[in-house]
Amino acid sequence: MTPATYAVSDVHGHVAELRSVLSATGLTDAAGQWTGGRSTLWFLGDYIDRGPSGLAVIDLVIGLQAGAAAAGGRVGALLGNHEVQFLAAHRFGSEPVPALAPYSDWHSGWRAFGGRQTDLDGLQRHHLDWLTGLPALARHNEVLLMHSDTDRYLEFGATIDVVNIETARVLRSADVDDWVRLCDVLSSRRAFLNGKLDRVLTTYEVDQVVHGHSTLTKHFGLRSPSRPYRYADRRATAIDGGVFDGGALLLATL
Ligand SMILES: [Mn+2]
Repeated sequence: MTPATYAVSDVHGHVAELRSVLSATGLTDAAGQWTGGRSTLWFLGDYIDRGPSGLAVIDLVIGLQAGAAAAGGRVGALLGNHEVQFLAAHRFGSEPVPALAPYSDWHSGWRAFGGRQTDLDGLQRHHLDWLTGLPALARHNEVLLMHSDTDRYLEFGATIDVVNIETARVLRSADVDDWVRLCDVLSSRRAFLNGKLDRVLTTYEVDQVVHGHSTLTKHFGLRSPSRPYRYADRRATAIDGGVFDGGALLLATL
């Protein structure tokens, strides 16, 4: 296939839908092996929770990264808030965390937002290593790739590299307050509907952003979206079709 760059987000454990959308586009064969050649595919976070098998999604993405690299392509993956919640549930469990009120601890907070116990029970070392290595931000030409539609990434740094260094530090931190803050930042949304896009674009020196996290249905009010939604003078693109909520898993072309 002609090399191109794609993005998908918020798979949320829906591994069958992911396999289907990737094979329909020719990025993989029916068995889930990379057939995208020199194409690039970005995942914008939230692999797990709210769906049947987050770990199967992670294993599929890890396999695609190896397959793409061997073919001269690339599969990149960003950190979402659900990965932070999941890793925190693993690290802190039922230890009381007053800052999470009304939830008493990370495990119950994670469960309240769709955490699946089977994913936590099946978690292996290679999943942990992969999850804790995910960057928060990436760049494709003049496009900033991010999970959440928030300007609060700026709290972590004024360059993409500094943000990624800081979020990686938190993912290795034993300080629960660091985790609460990271989860809070990555859980915020709708900033680009509210005039907060300019500072993100100028600070990170990009022309536009592509994000997941806020569904086109609930958060952008679209009835049955079949393609990504461009807004804010076409400088922002939302790609979460809300597959966990009966919507579609959308593949965006960058
Ligand atoms: Mn999210």
